[in-house]
Amino acid sequence: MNRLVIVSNRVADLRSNSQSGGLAVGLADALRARGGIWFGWDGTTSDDLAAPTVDDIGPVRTIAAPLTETDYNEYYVGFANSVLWPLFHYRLDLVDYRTEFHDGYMRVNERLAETLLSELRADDVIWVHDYHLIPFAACLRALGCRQRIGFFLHIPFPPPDLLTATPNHVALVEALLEYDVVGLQTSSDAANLKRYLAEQLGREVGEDGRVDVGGRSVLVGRFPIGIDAAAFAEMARLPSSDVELDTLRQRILGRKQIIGVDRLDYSKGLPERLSAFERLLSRHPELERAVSLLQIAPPTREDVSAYPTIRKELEGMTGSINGRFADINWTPVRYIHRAVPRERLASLFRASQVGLVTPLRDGMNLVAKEYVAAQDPDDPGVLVLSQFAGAAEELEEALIVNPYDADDVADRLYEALTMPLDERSDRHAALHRRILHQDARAWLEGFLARLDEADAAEAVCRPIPRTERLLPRAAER
Ligand code: ADQ
Repeated sequence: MNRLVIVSNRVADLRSNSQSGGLAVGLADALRARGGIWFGWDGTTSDDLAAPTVDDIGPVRTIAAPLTETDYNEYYVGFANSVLWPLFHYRLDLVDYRTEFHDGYMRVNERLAETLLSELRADDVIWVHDYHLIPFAACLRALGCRQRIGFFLHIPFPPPDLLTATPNHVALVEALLEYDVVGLQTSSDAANLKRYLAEQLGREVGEDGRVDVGGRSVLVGRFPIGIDAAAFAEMARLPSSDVELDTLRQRILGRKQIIGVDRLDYSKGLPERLSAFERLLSRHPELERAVSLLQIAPPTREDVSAYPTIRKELEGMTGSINGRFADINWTPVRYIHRAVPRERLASLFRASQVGLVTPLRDGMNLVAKEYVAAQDPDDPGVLVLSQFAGAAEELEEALIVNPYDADDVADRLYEALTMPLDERSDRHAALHRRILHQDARAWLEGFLARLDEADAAEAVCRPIPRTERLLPRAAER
């Protein structure tokens, strides 16, 4: 089997599996089985770009390179997180497009491709992840690489009308055509990309998702990502003493818990979620002191201006709801702005009667799947899930809501809190079957099988003349 090379924004710490999410563990397992490389940014900034950090762990080599401060600002904070992230999450109002951001994005992709080049073998299979690295294959191809290269987009792919609102959209999508397989989370994401290819680039996409690009075939397909459901369920079964104590207290007081777990991101619909919870309490006074919302939302990307804004908004709303409803021994909203160890998260999911997952837009949303996996099958909780999460395409036995409609979410929350055991069990059994079937392994093997099948155009990595290059080198622009 050919070696696997994974390229992603950050390189997982393969020496401490317990801290990583299921996805990183799944990818690491695939790397161990095939041998290969995990390459990406080391998370630091430095003016000395000379040598990336190389770590050999059995048959796997991790290579992590720093960014300069300018690269960090233009590539990571700028184009990736102030242009592509909001744009791909349908938030044109938050897009902050600047030419230097785009230049930084291209420059870093080119430099990272050059750094990886000397490590590549002619028959490697390369798998690039996510929106930070869309032009990565084009950069490798410009350096002469003809290996099989696949791309998986973890976030949504927007409709063509939205995408065309940003400059460079044609180059961005054309860069996708340098891959052999382009994977998306849902059929609507795949349909959006196919529609763009047809309408904007005049490319015909076959029923089988294949696009002919100058005699080369590019496969555009849906590969819904999953979790290691069995391992997560096992983790949830192990008691975590402080969670057990809290659960006991809630039980004695006859209280139910709704849980939300999200990075503190505007795409996750957190203010809308708090409004819906407030609506639930105002419509059902009998729920006062009988239900609380535990919202865990660790900080992310605080260098992007939209993030401190949402943090302030959330803190203000939490204070206002608690000020309005709280009692001496009841806090309606418990808000934790920190990361929580995965084992503890799993126990908290199991101890919560409702999982509230209401993003305004989400590629998939693994929290929804983790909540289902963590439940006690004999007394399962109910998942309330946004229609705009990619997971809604699969998890149709959840209570599906419109996160913008506080009344709808409040009604479904009430339904979840009062749902009889047999209905909860039926819904949970169906959801559980789905997440076990489409788990992390199925996703990974499904994608790699398609990539392994792709024709390597010419399994060599040779420098090609400058005139043939698809992208002008940074120094030439
Ligand atoms: P994210 O936007 O990060 O991922 P999600 O899919 O929910 O969203 O994954 C978050 C992960 O972080 C989950 O495993 C969750 O348990 C964990 N997590 C969240 N809050 C935590 C906390 N406080 N402490 C510890 N762990 C926490 C992107 C896309 C998604 C897509 C995934 C995978 O935005 O749509 O599902 O990639 O493709």
